[in-house]
Amino acid sequence: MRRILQQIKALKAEGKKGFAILIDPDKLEVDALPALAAKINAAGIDFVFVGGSLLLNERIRVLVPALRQVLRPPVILFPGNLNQISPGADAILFLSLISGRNPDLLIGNHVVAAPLLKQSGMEVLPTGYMLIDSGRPTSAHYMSNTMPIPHDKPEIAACTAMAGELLGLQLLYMDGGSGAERTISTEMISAVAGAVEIPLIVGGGIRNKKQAEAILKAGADIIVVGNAFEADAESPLMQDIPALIAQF
Ligand code: 1GP
Repeated sequence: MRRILQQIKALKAEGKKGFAILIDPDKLEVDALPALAAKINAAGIDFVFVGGSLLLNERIRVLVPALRQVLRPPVILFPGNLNQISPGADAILFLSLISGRNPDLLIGNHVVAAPLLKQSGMEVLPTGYMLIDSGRPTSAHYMSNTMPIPHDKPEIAACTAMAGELLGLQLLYMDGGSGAERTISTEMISAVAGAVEIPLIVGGGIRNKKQAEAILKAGADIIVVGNAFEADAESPLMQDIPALIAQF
């Protein structure tokens, strides 16, 4: 039973949108969890992604089950590498980096992870991950050793997305990378949204309401905010995005 995938597909089928925040496990102290959980549970957040390009400590193994215990929204792993496959999450974005040509991130790591994921009981969300050039190199670009899709080439993004859908992937995640200088263009988002039927997640560099609104209107089904949430869990954006989403 693919509960979270069904939830995302149902959102899309009804023309509704979703809001995900991204938590970098290195940056969240376990002691800070109760206060943060109260804020997340009170806000209109639909999904909590956990992951990063690097891990500097082992905290993720404690944090993921602890988050799941106290959070209302589902906790979904967004692993930057194999080390981040951590027990206790509701689901995992099983990312194939289809914008790149690094065989380990297209299939190699998946072979290693597959038996563990099968045994874990975690819901697996097969996701085509597309890195988009966002004005400057990000950790994701550097760590993945891949070249992002050029910012001004919506047709390359659309064809990549189509290929991912034809391969049977269930979700697409277009990412400018954490802290992206500029968000993905609305032209590219609408080109991709118009080319595929599977749900589209968009993130990277979203810092204000105007950007969020443009991205949602262009066709993103779920938007992801990491840095802006990390900087201030009570920033106006955390109210603005749920309010925008309620209009769809
Ligand atoms: C990064 O899409 C996420 O993978 C979120 O990006 O941290 O820039 O919001 P930001």
